[in-house]
Amino acid sequence: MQRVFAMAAFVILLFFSFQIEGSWRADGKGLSIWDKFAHTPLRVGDSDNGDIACDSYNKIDEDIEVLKKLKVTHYRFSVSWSRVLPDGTTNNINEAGLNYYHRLVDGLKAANIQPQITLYHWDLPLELQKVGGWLNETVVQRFRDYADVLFSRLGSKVKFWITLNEPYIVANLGYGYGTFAPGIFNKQYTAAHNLIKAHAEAWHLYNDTYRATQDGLISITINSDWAEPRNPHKQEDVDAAMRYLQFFIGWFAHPIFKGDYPEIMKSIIRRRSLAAGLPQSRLPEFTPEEISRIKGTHDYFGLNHYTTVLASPYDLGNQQDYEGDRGTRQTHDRTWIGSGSFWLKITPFGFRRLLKFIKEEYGNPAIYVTENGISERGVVDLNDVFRIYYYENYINQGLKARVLDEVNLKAYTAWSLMDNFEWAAGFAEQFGLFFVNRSDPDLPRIPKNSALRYATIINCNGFPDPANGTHECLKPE
Ligand code: GBH
Repeated sequence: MQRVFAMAAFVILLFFSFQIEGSWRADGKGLSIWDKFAHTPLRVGDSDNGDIACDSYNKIDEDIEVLKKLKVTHYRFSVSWSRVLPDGTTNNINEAGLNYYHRLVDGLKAANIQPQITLYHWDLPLELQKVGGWLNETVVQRFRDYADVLFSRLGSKVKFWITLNEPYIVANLGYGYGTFAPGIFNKQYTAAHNLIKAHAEAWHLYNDTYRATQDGLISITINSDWAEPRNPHKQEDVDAAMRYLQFFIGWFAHPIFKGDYPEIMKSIIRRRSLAAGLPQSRLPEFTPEEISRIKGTHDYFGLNHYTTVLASPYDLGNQQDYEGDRGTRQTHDRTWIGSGSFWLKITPFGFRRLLKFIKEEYGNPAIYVTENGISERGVVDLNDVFRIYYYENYINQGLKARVLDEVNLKAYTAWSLMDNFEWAAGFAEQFGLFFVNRSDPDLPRIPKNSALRYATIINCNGFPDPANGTHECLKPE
C-alpha cells in the first residue's frame, strides 16, 4: 500500500450521551424515548439498557484522563435533551443536568481539549414523543427552544456545534423500519421533513443571534455508506448505486446544500404513490419559502461513514415504503473483511470515493468527518489488530482524498473512545479504542492496542515511520 503522508488538519475524538452517560434518572433528568425503548422487552440485545452505560455522568475526570492519554485536540459528545429540559420544553430548565455539561466542558478546556457538541443524538424527550415526536411539526419550535438554551448557556465556551446526528437513522430506523426508538413504521418521510426544518431553524437562530458574539461553526452530521454498482458494466446496477446514494446522503444533504429533495426521490415517490391510487406523493413537499430557508444552513459538511455496499435493482412491486421507492438491493463482496457488526465490512476505498462524491455533488464544502470506526463482538482481544488496520487504511484514504483529490477535508474523528451502549445491539458490539470491563463495577477504561496506535498517529498528525519505531513521525517530502 502506498501511504499518503500529508498531514490532516487535526485528528480528534468523539462521543454521545445516551451511549455513555448512564444516570438515567439522576438529578431531575426526564426520560427519553431510548430509556423507554431499552426497557421494553425484546427491543435491545441481551435486554441491555442505558441506565448505567459507561457511567460517564459520574466519571468526568476519568474520561478526561483517557482523552489526555490519546492526545486528542477535540472531543465530540452530545447533550441529553431531557437531562436539560426534562419535559422537552423550556417550561422547566434542569440546572443540575446543565451543570454536568458545564463541568465537562470546563474540564475539557482545562485539559486543552476543545468540546464539540451535538444537540441531538437520538434521545428525544419522552414527553415530546407523547404528542408524536418528530412526526409533529411543533417539534421544530421545541428543538429551536432547546438549542437556544444551549447556545445561551454554553455558547461562550463551545465553538463547534452539530444540530442533528444522522437524521437518516432517526427517520429510517426510528420511524421507518421501527428497529430503533420510538419504533414507528413507515413514517420516515414525515419525520425527515421535520428533522430538516428543525436543523434549519437551529442554524438560523445561531446565525442571527449568536454568531456575532460566539463566532463558532454550526452544521449537521449526515451519515452515508458508499455504494458501488454490483456489476460496473451493467447500467441498471450503476443506476441502482446512484439511487442508493441519493436516497441516503441526498435525502438530507440535497435540501440543506442545494435546496429541496433530490429530483430522483421526488419523481420516483410521486410516481409510485399515484400509481397506488394515493392522492399525492408520500414525500412531503417544501414550499418555496421553506426551500430558501433551508438551503445554505451549513457551516461545514459533517460526515459519519463506516462502510460500502454493492447495489443492484430490487423490484418490490407496489410496496409503498422507502425500500420499494429506492428499489435497490444491497449486498457485500464476500472477500470484504467483516467486523462485529453484520453491516460493517472493511472497505477503505469507499471512504475516498464518498469524500470525492461530496466534494463534487455539494460544492466542495469543508468536510468534518465526525465518526468512523469498527466493532468487535463479544470477547475483546486487547490486541485488536483489525481495528488498527481499519484506522490506518481509512485515515490513509482520507488523506488521499485531501491531497490527491483536493477534497476540503478538515478533520477526522474516530468512533469511538470506549465500548458503549450500541443501541439495539446493546453492549455486545464494541467500537471502543478503550475496552470497558463491564464485569468490574468500577467500569475501568482499558486501552486496546488501537488506542496506542491512534495516539501515535495523532502525535505525528499523520503516519509514523514504520521503519523507525512507533513514535518517529514521517515528514512529507
Ligand atoms: C453511528 O451510526 C451512530 O452515530 C453511533 O451512535 C453508533 O454507535 C455507530 O454508528 C456505530 O453503529 O441492525 O439493521 O438496525 C451509524 C449507522 C446505525 C448503522 C445502526 C447500523 C444498525 C443496523 N448505524 N445500524 S440494524
